[in-house]
Amino acid sequence: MTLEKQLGEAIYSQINQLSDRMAALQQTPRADISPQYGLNDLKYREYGQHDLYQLAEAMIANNPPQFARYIVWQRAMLRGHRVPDFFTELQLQSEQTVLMGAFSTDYHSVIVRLLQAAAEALHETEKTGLSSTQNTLQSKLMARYMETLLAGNREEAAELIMKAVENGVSIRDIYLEVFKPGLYEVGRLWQSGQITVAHEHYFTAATQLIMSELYPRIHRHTAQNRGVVVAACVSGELHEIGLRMSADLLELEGWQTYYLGANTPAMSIVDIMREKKARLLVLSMCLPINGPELRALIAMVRQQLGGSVKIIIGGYSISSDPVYAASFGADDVAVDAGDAPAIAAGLLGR
Ligand code: B12
Repeated sequence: MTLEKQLGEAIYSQINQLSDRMAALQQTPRADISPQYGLNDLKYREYGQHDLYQLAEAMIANNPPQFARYIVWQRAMLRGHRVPDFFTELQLQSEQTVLMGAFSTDYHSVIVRLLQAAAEALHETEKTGLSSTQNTLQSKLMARYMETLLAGNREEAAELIMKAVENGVSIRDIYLEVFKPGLYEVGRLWQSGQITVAHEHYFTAATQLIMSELYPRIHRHTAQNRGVVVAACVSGELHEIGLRMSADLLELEGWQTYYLGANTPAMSIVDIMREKKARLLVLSMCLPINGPELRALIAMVRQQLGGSVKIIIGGYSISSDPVYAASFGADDVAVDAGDAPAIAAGLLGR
């Protein structure tokens, strides 16, 4: 096992103590001004934990740029919420002090290398760290969809989509060229402080509602039977729309989908795979904080169900980083929900 991997796992085994120590180091010098930025002991601990998870995942995957990208993202998010940059810098410093104090000198060069790469990324780039929204075939429809939902008109947005489908726009295009870029843009608006969590929740809930309205068209379409596929997000993972798109697009291509949605305990996934005699498992993970769960789940499926079960993974952090994606040992990785049917057919020869 590499030093990086050992250290990543050691961080996990002490994550609460480490984030407590980081919070203490950050709270004390900034006690006077922290409250005006909404920062308190709880927030410092929460940010510290996210940070340590991201660092541990980057170490386990031996992928320093992954952590640097996270730090640049975090600074952009905090800027969006009017927290000054000193917070991110202080967080990196306290992380280094705590980790050097907790682990033997064998690991110090690894710690310094990853944290320095992140600090340099902050200095080198004034890039926003915000995800961009691409122009797509359906970008006009996407712009109208966004405008309508951000104005709070759910019914109108549903009508817009239903009409587009009646006029021949495919469900695949609605998913991948309207809903997906729309949701990414909502994420960017939230991150940059231009909309609130309530706006994002409303947009997300309305999109899920409209997906449900579209579902009978998917179900009706299905004539073939390519076999059963179980679709789930790992335990702790709440971002489920990408998974749902994958399941629906597989269903459109003749797979019988058993869709479990967000936050599914590992053992129940294994049990249902057995019960349904499923040979394909599709999993989604958005946030690296859920990486340990995904790794443990894949190991459990391999051990309990053997190699004939094929596993495809996808999700925001996985789809955007091939090095990280490869660290989980799945049979294949999907960048986009639209890739799922071809990958599944390739893996199972159907
Ligand atoms: C909606 C949303 C939420 C909702 C999710 C609700 C739900 N029921 O799904 C809620 C409110 C729960 C949420 C919470 C959080 N969120 Co959020 N969220 C989003 C948002 C706006 C949209 C997510 C989405 O549906 N995207 C659309 C789908 C279609 O895209 P996708 O997931 O990438 O899926 C595509 C591919 O990845 C692929 N795919 C995905 N899974 C699979 C699986 C298979 C098998 C296959 C084949 C393909 C595949 O296919 C899809 C289509 O191409 C994103 C913005 C974004 N960029 O996505 C932020 C975002 C993901 N969230 C973010 C954050 C930070 C959080 C929180 C930590 C915020 C907080 N402080 O509380 C929490 C974490 C909660 C948790 N414990 O999981 C950040 C993550 C940043 C990062 N660097 O890690 C983002 C990127 C926002 C941003 N721009 O900063 N969030």
